[in-house]
Amino acid sequence: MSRNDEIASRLEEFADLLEAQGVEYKPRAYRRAAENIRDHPAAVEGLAAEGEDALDEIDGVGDAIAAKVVEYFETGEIEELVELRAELPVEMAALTAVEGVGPKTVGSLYEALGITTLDELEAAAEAGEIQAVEGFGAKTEQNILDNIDFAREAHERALLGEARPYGERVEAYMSDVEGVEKCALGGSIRRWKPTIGDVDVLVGSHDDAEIVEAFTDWPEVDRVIESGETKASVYAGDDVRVDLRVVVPEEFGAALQYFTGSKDHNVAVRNRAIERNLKVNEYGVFDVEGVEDDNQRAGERIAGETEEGVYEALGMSWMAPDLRENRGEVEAAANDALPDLLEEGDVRGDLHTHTEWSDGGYTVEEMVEGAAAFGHDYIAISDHATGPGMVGGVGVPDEELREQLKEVEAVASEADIDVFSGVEANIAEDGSISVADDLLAELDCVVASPHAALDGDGTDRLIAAAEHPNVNVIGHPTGRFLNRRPGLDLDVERLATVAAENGTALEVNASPARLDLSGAAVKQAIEAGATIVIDTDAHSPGNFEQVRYGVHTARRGWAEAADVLNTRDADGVREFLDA
Ligand code: DGT
Ligand code: CA
Ligand code: CA
Ligand code: ZN
Repeated sequence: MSRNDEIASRLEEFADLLEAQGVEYKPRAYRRAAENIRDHPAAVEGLAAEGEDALDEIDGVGDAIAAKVVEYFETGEIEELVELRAELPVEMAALTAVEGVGPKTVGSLYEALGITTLDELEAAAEAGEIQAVEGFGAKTEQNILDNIDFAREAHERALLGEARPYGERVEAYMSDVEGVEKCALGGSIRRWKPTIGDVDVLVGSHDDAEIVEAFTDWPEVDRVIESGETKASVYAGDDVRVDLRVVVPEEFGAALQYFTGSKDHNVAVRNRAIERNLKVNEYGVFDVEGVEDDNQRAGERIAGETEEGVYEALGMSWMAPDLRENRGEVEAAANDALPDLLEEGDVRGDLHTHTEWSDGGYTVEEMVEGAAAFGHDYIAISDHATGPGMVGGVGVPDEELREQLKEVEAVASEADIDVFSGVEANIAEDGSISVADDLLAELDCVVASPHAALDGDGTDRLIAAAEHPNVNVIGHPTGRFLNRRPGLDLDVERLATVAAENGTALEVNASPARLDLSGAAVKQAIEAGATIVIDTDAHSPGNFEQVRYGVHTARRGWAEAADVLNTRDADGVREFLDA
């Protein structure tokens, strides 16, 4: 994982702070540079190590921005940004999460009322102080009150795709600290849950004070929330919360099992232990037959050093953390009936990608080359068609799609990997498809997705699409956006049954903002016999690596390689599409 996102976020923060101070033009330049850096297929950290000139190859990165990028990777900070933050000490990300509140508003409200946090914003709005500020009115104030709770909730949980890279970097950093014998991620981040309250990292060591100190010294720490003898909590990179716990190495396995959760999984495990006169907690597994003492470590200790040992002591096989949601995994582990889970390396191609023909940022050729460079054997090009939900000229009209088809075929004939032509058509509210049938018939791979009217039950609507003879994939079936909107309600079993009968695959869209279908839905879909396909919905070659979020979402739904269309080779996929 490159650190492109990280530096891009810093530049965006810089832009926000400038904008809050009323600076013109510059914020836009910084945002554009940030976007291009985020999408850059190579690690910007590597380029920065070669010097400012090496950053020339990224559009929009001029000398001034290049200098800041180099400074950031050399020193861990950008001095001008640190100064700006001191001048305007606001929780920018939290405040701008309120719909209708942008950086400019934040700047004005700080200047007029000293508002720095959501709580202060809410108090000021409730007291009627905001409408008294010049340029604000009663309507703006009411709007803030209406939207603040949603913003607070959404802001409390980071997307997996945002938090996971922090988790991996803190794990790598802590693993290298002297005195650390064992180190692992725990909690929701280890289970690959779609949103993350905080990142949990667990260390096994006898030197707790030194370990806690090294943790709070991690260069990415923005501010320490609390720090004790064996644990500490910090905010990294502004708003990702990271919790550390240090335990003795002998109890590391039990602690890891406990702090991985989920809570419901742990309850099921604990109940199983009780049935066998055993006790399981964060310190170990104990035989408590005839033991009266209710001390946590009372009884004969029979496991705790490794997680495998903990499960074994309870008569269970070890299971991947992705499965630990109390969806039958405890029973399966006891009966040696766990799934043979799909692995990240099993996925061989991507069937949902965009180019500059619609809202992607790269040409067909660049996306194909990017897929090949990522290691894929094939890619489908599926730009947005016109239709419901496509605003601002994003969707490509049928005539232009026919033009694009020629380009795709030309690129395909030269490419090192297999290239499927395709489209992402819209599923209208009545279930109809927004592209002419004869065009659909000419394309190799048709993805159909809901993009508008995403309230209420969508089962019949998606079933109609799945029954369409030319539709191969139902894209991001619910249309949810994590932390923003829940999307359609679905009777997954009914949809999956029809999809299976019609040879239509159901997508796990791996985009971190979506992860749609969810793990729970994947499990139902597979049980009903449907085929799953894991797509990134890539808008740039840099997005291909997000496939891992889709893989783990599918694993959370107990997916095996055979359940997933794009674990097949190109011929196998072609056979499915042609059937
Ligand atoms: P998050 O951070 O909200 O995304 O979700 P988690 O699952 O990471 O929850 P967190 O960070 O509060 O706690 C980490 C794990 O520790 C959790 O998955 C299970 C375990 N745990 C924490 N509190 C309790 C508890 O009260 N009972 C049980 N059984 N387990 C707990
Ligand atoms: Ca957590
Ligand atoms: Ca935690
Ligand atoms: Zn879409």
